[in-house]
Amino acid sequence: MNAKNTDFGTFAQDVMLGLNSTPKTLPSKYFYDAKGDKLFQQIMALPEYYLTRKEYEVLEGQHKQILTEIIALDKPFNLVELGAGDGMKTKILLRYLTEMNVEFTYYPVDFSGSVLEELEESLATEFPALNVNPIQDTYRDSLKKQVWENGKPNLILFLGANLGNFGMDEAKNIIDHLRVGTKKGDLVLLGFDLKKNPQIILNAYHDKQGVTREFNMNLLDRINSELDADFDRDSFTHWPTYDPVSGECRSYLVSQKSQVVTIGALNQSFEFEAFESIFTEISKKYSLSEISHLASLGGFEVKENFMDSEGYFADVLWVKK
Ligand code: AVJ
Repeated sequence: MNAKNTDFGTFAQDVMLGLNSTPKTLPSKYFYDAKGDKLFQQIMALPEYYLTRKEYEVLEGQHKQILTEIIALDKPFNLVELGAGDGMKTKILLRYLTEMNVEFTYYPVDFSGSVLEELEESLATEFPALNVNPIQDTYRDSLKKQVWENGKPNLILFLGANLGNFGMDEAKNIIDHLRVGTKKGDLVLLGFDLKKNPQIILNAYHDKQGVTREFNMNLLDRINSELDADFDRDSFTHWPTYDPVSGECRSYLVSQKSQVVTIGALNQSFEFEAFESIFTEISKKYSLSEISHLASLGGFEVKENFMDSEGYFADVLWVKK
């Protein structure tokens, strides 16, 4: 597998499009280079960042119920995972399926090649008998290509609140890709961070140690090194917000002064007014009714919503009608 996780043209093109937009934006999928992957690992261990621990609790405590349907089919199936990451949570499911002697192939999909490489290595030691078929792609393109489709039933995992990184319209579009990319009887397990006390949500994206700040700033470093730019990271501040109505947690990098940034690879300079911002990330929080609405848009029936003890996080199981 190739460790380089972005096509040069695409990164350059997306940066150009984003910084030429009003307001300026940069896509959060570019957070995840080798350094960004490490920073995200650190975020998951932060006291304020409850998401990973809560989902872990759901999977740890309820994996048997979650996997009842797929095991009951009693046939070989495909386990597809969109946004596999380090596989920490998925390994709970893999362990149980292996113990139950179920026959399946695991297709981890991730945009980051370095993440897939590490995952493959750790799986080879922890689950030597597991059939693994890594796919380096975006969620949407992988759902279009469906390289796993072989007539067997699919269980598609979309864990970790990854769908939250899309606004409502885009999330609906991805659900539509899921609709097209699945057949009757296929199962989907999606992770959603739920609406809760706004302060708890905001704190998760505004940690005391400043790791989330660094995670955002890494995007500027990355543009500097990969696209020959001269962003001065000290003249930008990280500004997270949470809107309890839309459930949107948004992150911005705000220019502290009027300045010009030059991106060599694009042969272009970008002017920032004082306090002009770059929108970097959305992490949408859902209510259970919004989630059910998404299910019906995708032609799915809600089997069950699995939640942690505080109702912070849900892994929802849908079946294709
Ligand atoms: C990986 C998309 C679930 O939105 O909570 C963590 C990424 N951004 N802190 C999230 C993230 C800032 C994370 N997801």
